[in-house]
Amino acid sequence: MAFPKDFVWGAATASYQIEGAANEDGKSRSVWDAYTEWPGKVFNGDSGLVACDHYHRMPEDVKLMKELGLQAYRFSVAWPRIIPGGTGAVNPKGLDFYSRLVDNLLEAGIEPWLTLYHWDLPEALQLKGGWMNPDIADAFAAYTHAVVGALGDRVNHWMTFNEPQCFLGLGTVDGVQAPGWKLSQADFVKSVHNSLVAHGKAVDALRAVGGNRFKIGYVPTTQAMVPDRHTAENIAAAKLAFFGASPAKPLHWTLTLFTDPVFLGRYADDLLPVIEKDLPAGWEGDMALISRPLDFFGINLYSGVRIGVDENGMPSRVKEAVGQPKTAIKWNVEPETLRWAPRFLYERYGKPIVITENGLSNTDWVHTDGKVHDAARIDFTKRYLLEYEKAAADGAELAAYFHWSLMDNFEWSHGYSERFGLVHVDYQTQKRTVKDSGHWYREVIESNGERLHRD
Ligand code: IFM
Repeated sequence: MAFPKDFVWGAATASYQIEGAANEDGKSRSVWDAYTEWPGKVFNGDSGLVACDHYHRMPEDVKLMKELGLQAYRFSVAWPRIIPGGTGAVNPKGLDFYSRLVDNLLEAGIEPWLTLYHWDLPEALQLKGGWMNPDIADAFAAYTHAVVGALGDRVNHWMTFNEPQCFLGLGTVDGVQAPGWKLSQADFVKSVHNSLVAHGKAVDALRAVGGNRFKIGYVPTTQAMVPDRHTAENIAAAKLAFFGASPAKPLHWTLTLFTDPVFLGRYADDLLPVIEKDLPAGWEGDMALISRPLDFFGINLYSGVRIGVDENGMPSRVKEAVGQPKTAIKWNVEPETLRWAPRFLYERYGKPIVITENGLSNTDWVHTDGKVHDAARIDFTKRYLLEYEKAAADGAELAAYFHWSLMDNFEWSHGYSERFGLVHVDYQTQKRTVKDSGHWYREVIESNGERLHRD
């Protein structure tokens, strides 16, 4: 079965990872501006101060997107550009940048898909407790109101949060991303609940402007659990491992903590006993707001592990094969990730699936012929997309695919050491070079995936 006729092909980025211009046109500091100043936290002391200088090169970058044949572009808005104080006055220059970006995209025939929050919280809000402070929900709603007021006439696709597991889990439990905190479970659970309330309030602010014209989604990430063999027993085990809570799984990597409230209006039965004591008083009253109807399930998928069954019939992780293929960042290459995760998510939540991110880091450089020959990226993406196509045959409704990333960029605590782009960026000169994968992806888009079935 092929990709649906109206399937959308795109690529994704995020504000802090590409924009640079960290202190320009009224933008304030974000938690990432602060975190990157913390010695030893980020590879090589790298930061997003300049990044890909996209803030100044945006028209040139939109031309590149057109050259790649993108039908849609997923980007995020930097909250500290729009409301530098976190709350209060709106900065017209910040809105103007995104308004020009949207106009350039539409002129190029590319549909803008806007993420409201991809981790760059205004530092002013972190100093008031960040996601631990319940007031953040109203602040996020006011920020959403400002963005949708300026762009809602031209942007139809919206996402509230990108990967809450990372900005809350890696950022405030493990302390390996901004803000670098290590909260107790009690504070973490309250932060998650506050973020869910913020999501609900943002959805209301969006619907008030765009009603059903808007297509709105929420974007977690997860590692896929892939059945080792395609037997009913293995498939059931993989599904249980994918959604189930377990003492072996850190709370912030339990997918349903984030997704059941948003899509089902409740905390999962196997999770509630673990977190109930830590939820804020009156949490039940928030569930209707948190679970406002959404239009799609956005999911960022990169790697997976294989699941079999143990002697008690319980899910068990299959030992990694010797020589298991890995990407440069050492994540498993597991193409079936894009078949089983979308299928399981569709079965549980019943929403059209959008792969909001998928891709790999690779050791790319410009070759002597001036081109970037990234055969591994083509092979990886081809294998993954062929499996994604199978999810459609399994019955899942697939709406879109966004490659991560449009261009090489700042990879958080790895600095600039990991390259994920379809376009190579020389950080010394800011020269962009479309990689072989970018040319190949154009053919995939033009053929609505049929190119995947040829060499
Ligand atoms: O670069 C990140 C992105 O910001 C969030 N998802 C995963 C990508 C690769 O690590």
